[in-house]
Amino acid sequence: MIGDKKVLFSGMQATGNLTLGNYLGALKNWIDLADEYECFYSVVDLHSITIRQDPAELRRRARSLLTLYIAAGLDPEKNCIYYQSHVSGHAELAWILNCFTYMGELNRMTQFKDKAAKHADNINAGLYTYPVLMAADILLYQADVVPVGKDQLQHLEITRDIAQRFNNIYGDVFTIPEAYVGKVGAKIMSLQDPSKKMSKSDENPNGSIYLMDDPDTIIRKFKRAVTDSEACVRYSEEQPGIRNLIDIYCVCTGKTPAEVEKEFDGKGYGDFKLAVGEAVVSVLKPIHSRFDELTKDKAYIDSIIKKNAEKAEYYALKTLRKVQKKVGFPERIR
Ligand code: ATP
Ligand code: LTN
Repeated sequence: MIGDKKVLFSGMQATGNLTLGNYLGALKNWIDLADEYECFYSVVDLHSITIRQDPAELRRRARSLLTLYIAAGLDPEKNCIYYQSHVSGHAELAWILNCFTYMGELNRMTQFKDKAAKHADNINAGLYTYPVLMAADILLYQADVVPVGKDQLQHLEITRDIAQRFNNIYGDVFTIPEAYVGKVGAKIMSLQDPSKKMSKSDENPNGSIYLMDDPDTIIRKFKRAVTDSEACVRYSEEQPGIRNLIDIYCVCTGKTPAEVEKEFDGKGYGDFKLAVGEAVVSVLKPIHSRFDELTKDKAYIDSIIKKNAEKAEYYALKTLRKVQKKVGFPERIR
């Protein structure tokens, strides 16, 4: 707890351009939850280097992601929006937690298996211990709740296991966090292959809607979205393409799948796809203009970066010092 509020932590990697999946599955929930909790939203750049990055590009993307958090509607005066690499406690706690994590546990992580297969030429130890750094992120702020997409639930489970193991040895040091997965939009699928999740790193740009795509591109991508030959807008497992489009439409408009089925009863896929495209455009348009404005105001973004890093550091150090003491590191002499 900070004051009378529970704590929320979440983060995103600054790799690639954010997709509609990232927005609807994660960022939008962050905004909906922001008032209820004391929130920490990190740009997790330490995680990004588990995959080889071009330094200038990583720096540019990290800043653009931080700006996008604000453009999407997170108030940086109320929410702590900061770069993970600016708070050294993340790496320090991760080291300690590494010593409380079993290789057997890490061997079960599906994201590691997927990423190792994708980057067979660079299966580094950081990629392997990625979930431990993620546990450190969350536990450092004593987070109660962690909003993520479904693909991150396994990492939340290992975080809870590590925290519980540590608490069993040393007493109640860490808050045990709960995952928060939004009801709709938890898994937005590729527009070109509805069996695959929409992903920043997809080689086919037509499968993903990027948050920075212009309206014409968005409409065009929806028009080309893979559907089926049923010719009926129905929310069913047998029509994964249409189901995905209904999900997207529902999160953008606040309607339920049943209402959408009714709205498009007797209408063709062309009409439906256009309506989905337009709904997405109207959600993204204000984000685009706010992003453009914020990008021009360098001094303001710089001040947010500084102020929030200091705030994050304050809370991080509180936990870190406690942990260091518990495991037996010598006291600091002042
Ligand atoms: P990459 O392709 O590089 O693995 P990604 O697009 O999967 O990236 P992440 O940075 O791993 O994105 O995820 C950021 C957040 O967005 C996470 O909380 C994740 O669960 C969520 N997310 C990612 N893709 C989707 C999706 N298709 N639908 C819903 N949520 C998603
Ligand atoms: N692994 C997450 C990003 C991430 C995160 C976190 C999310 C790093 N640390 C802590 C929630 C809480 C991802 O790839 N989406």
